[in-house]
Amino acid sequence: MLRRPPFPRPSAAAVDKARLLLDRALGPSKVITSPDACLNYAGDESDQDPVTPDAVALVSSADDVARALAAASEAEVPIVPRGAGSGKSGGAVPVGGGIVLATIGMKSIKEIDREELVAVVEPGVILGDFHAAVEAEGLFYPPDPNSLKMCAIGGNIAENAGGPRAFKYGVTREYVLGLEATLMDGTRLRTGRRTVKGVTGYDVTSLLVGSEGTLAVFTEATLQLIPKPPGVVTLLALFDTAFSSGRAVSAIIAAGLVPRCLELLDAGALEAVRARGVPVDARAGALLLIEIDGDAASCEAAMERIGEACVSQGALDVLAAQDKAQRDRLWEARRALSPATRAMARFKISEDVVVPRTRLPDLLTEVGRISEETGVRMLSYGHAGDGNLHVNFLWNDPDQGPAVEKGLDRLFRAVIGMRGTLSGEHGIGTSKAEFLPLEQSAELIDLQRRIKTVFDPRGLLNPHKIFPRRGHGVC
Ligand code: 2HG
Ligand code: ZN
Repeated sequence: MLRRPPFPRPSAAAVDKARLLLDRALGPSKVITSPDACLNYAGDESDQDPVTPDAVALVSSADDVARALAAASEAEVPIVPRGAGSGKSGGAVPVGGGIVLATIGMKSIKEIDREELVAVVEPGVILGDFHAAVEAEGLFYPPDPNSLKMCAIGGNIAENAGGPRAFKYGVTREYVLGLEATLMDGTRLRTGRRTVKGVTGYDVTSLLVGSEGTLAVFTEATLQLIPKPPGVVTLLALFDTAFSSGRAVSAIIAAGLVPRCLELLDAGALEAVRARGVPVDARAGALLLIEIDGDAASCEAAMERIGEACVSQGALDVLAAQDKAQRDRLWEARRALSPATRAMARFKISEDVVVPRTRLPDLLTEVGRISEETGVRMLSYGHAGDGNLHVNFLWNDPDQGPAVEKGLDRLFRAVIGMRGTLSGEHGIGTSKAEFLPLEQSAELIDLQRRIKTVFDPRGLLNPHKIFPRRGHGVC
């Protein structure tokens, strides 16, 4: 892994005090202190080294959350909210030790209102379970990060998660109408609304969505639903190079077509798919996985025009999934790409950079150059319709760490040079914090630090995330 200096941890006296206060506030059955059990809450799905917390609070209500926050405040130890631990940027890793506040036990879907198209959920609800529940009512909740079988809605909100369907439907923020949240000082807030429209006051809900667990702890979310689309068609377009598949993305968008998913896999990602036993035409060096939803007639028309756009950019073949089983197999392979690529090497870093869609071919070319110059194996896949690619660095030899660092720096600078952004859906966390000054001005970073101070004056809630260590900016 990459070498990063550790953050300071609380003193032994502060840890003892925190454990005692937590025990008193929640009862011993909701507090974990044994190092072995705490280890289960040390890491997430990012490249951030796991850090074992000093204690874990297993909260099951908003009152428990307030009590755990009060214990952390009084003992002056960090406290880090955690959903399912599926985050990709270190957001839930307790890098400064202290308490992990696990909200995964808050699993109630409190309400699904078919007339208002609104649902109310607790933060520990697993996204896939929520999809199943709303779809059983003929409704639809579009955000679909690929970890949907295990990720929790609280974490999705904290990271403003996206997923393949974001191309047509947008990301989590678009569906969060309101939040119940608790601040470090115990204040319980209800932000936002339950109505479709509403512009009262500052949009605090939007500020909290994507705040990576640094401002408040969510205890309830009011979510917008939409009617379930009547039909879905899935297409696979094969190309000889990633470059031509990138151009096809632009051709589809320029034709005014809005598939719900427009995913790209380059040659390296195809290798991972093939290694999982999914046969992909040997001629293909890249593919687009495209999904259209709507009524049968509009799907049919869109399918034809998408096919034409792909062929205009040299597609070798465009195939439609014949039935649900075939469709599910394709998506299973796509959704399994993250673990599949992880299995390809001892170390993996997956970035989630975004560039203007027309610059995708340039990004792919740049990735090829970086790989060649650094000697690090790289591959890319992801949400090409949004210009959002997961550029993966894969390596086995720890001595390649500096080359990976160099590659990361080059990648981020190239992306910013294309007027792109560092993160499309995984957040900044610890893994990209040092690079934030490449994208944001010192004034903007300072304003955000001051906002953080308003919510959490002593900096105990999920410290060391998003912002670079002082004096260590990359600029
Ligand atoms: C995906 O799109 C996820 O599969 C994870 O955002 C990406 O781990 C990855 O490379
Ligand atoms: Zn993704």
